[in-house]
Amino acid sequence: MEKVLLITVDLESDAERWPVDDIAQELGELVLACKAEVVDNIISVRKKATPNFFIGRGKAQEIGLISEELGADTVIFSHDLSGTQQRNLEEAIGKKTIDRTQLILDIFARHAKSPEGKMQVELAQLQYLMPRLVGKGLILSRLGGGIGTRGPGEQKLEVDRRRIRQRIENLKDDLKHLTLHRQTIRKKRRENRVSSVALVGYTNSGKSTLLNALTSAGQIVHDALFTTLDPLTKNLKLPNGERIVISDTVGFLHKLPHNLIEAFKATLEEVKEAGLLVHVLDAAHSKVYERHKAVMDVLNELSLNNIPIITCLNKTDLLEDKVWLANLKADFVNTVEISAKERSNLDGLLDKIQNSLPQEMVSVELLVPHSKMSLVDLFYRQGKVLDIKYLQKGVKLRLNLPKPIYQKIARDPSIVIY
Ligand SMILES: Nc1nc2c(ncn2[C@@H]2O[C@H](COP(=O)(O)OP(=O)(O)OP(=O)(O)O)[C@@H](O)[C@H]2O)c(=O)[nH]1
Ligand SMILES: [Mg+2]
Repeated sequence: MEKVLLITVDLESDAERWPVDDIAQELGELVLACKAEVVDNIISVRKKATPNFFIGRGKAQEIGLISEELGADTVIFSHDLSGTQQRNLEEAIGKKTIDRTQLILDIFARHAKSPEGKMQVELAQLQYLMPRLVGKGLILSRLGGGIGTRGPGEQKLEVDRRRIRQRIENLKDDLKHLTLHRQTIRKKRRENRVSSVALVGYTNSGKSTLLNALTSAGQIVHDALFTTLDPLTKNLKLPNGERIVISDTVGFLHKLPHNLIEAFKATLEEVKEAGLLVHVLDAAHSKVYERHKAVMDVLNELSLNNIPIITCLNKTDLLEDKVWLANLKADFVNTVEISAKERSNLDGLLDKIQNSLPQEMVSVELLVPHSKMSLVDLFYRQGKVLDIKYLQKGVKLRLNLPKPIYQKIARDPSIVIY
């Protein structure tokens, strides 16, 4: 198992400074998702980063000695490093040195299963590498891969800038093709007036567990970061009988690397088209407020802040402190408390989804046979009848109907829809 030494830097100049213990803990969890072993996590408080060595040359040399003593193979920094900083640090430390983005890219490379997921990760990796290619590719081999050998690989890195650029273009093209296919499916859904709900949230908050509980989707669930990379969409029936689709998505993270957001935009299209977002929060986590904000920041960055949202307080089975829960309910909008694992209050969540979905009216013209006359009464009560004609075959109506009722009618073969 690869041994890694973590360097958690607490930068006083950081615009969005998280408590250093939280950064350190999260960095440790990210490494666990890579199946590497942490030999130590050194915390270094700095006023601001230096352009050449990030933490200064002296400190870097000190880390070099410690890493030698602890037998570390790799040193990982909690912050992003510029190409220059990375090269200088690696030289001063004498070990492979990578930054947080490279670590996250590595986890994504490990977890990507579908061809689309793999392409998206490769695209993000190459985009990360591009600005770091200096000189005539001298340092290419050293930049290859984060932990282990899951980077683009040394062989691929031997190619020059131009070929990498070409590969980036090809990947973008291929991804566009796959996106088109997905768009066709979504278009069909729109035509059938199926509403869609997307589960979003911090990584490890329980999105896949919830999808499984609601739909027996069989999504892989793990107590690890970034288990799910590929979106999965399943059918779901609401208490009022309306049929909708619900999607699981890639988890978010504090300061999610920009390259990844860019590369995963295609995957996140599913979220973009959703009529409603269910923000799954780990209510039992001490940093639930910070995580809530981190997710909202990513949604903002993706311009998804105008979609109605339910705040789903998950993992309540772990909560003994009722005051904490009451505070969360008061501080967040449109909340519902559940335990996805214990399947508790899923009905409450479904009711909430039903009531929060934009209530869409459908304009239709239809013919109701005499045997179904009671429906006409229902139409008057729940819809808006614009025109009615009594014919020999039945009653012909032009009207607006709430979508769930329309869906029920559409499945009745005795009713003719024009
Ligand atoms: N106690 C408890 N654990 C839960 C609950 N929901 C999920 N978990 C656990 O939380 C961990 C993460 O669950 P996932 O469903 O994989 O989380 P996710 O949000 O899909 O995570 P990523 O795909 O990695 O972003 C797993 O160990 C689950 O068993 C819950 O309601 N209560
Ligand atoms: Mg998941």
